[in-house]
Amino acid sequence: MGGAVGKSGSPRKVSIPETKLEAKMVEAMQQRASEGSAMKSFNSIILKFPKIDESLRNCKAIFEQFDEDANGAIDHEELQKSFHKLEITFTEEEINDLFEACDINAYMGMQFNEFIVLLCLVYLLKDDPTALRTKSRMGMPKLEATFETLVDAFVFLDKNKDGYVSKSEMVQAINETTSGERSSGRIAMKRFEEMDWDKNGMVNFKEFLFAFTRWVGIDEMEDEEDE
Ligand SMILES: [Ca+2]
Ligand SMILES: [Ca+2]
Ligand SMILES: [Ca+2]
Repeated sequence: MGGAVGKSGSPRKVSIPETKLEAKMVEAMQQRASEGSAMKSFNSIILKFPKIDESLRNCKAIFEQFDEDANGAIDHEELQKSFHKLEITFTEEEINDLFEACDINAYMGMQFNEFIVLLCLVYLLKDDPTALRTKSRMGMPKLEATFETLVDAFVFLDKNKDGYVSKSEMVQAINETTSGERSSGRIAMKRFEEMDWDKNGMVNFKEFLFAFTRWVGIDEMEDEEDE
């Protein structure tokens, strides 16, 4: 497959990262994209939904462990302690940035779905090329396998490997599978709009992850289990 590899800082339509964290995220994703994706089709992503769903739900135990005061949210201090336990060495600034980036709902602190996104971003950002494919990065191999699947799915969608999924890339990914049925284009649009929160026409990995937690129903579960 001869996908276009726009390596040399191509001057194509590019979305400019708004924060340092986003810049890092995009860079990590571009790096990862250069390794290619094991996904063969959009359907192969869909087929993985149940497994991803199960794995993320199992992550609830980790969440509860970190939520020391059991108030349903992980605050700054709890997060810092957790990172320490997991031997994740991020600076305080990095932790703050992650926290801010993922704390998107009206409730302060990391709720479960936000926490999943945060952990997955940690997984991505921890992909130190010098420690290439060495064992587990966070001491949670099963969960990391799921995160890898999510990264892989994003890489599959990001055809030009610029670290963002554009609308046309989404359409392309879906059309590859369904040989261009009319309805698939509409589905692609709907999916895309669900992902593109800030409506700038580009979806970054964080937006993708939040959309994913909604698709597999992590939000619903939260409502059910809230006391
Ligand atoms: Ca708490
Ligand atoms: Ca929150
Ligand atoms: Ca792209």
